[in-house]
Amino acid sequence: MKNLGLLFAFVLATVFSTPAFAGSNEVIKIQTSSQCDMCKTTIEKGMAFVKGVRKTSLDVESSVLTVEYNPAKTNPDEIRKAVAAIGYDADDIPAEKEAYDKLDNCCKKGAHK
Ligand SMILES: [Cu+2]
Repeated sequence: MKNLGLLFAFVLATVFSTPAFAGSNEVIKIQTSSQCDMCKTTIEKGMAFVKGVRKTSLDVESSVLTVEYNPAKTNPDEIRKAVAAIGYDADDIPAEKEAYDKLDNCCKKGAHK
């Protein structure tokens, strides 16, 4: 009986630790075309409304965006597309022109580099 209890505990632990059940997050890093602190605000605010995205943080120095997301609700490609829709390149997905054109001049590619 004792072993059965252990087995039961193990099965429960396994079930609860699967991402869909526990809602645990996955993390990706995306290389963006961001330039400055303003880009950081624009991207982080914009990403806050994207489905399945829990947390974003842009490193201004390296332009790398770290995204914490719920894998049951979204995936890396959707997240890259969301970044592109805000006006920034995201890995191999280019910025959407319309959004990019609306960015301030200091946020355009090559503005500070
Ligand atoms: Cu900027």
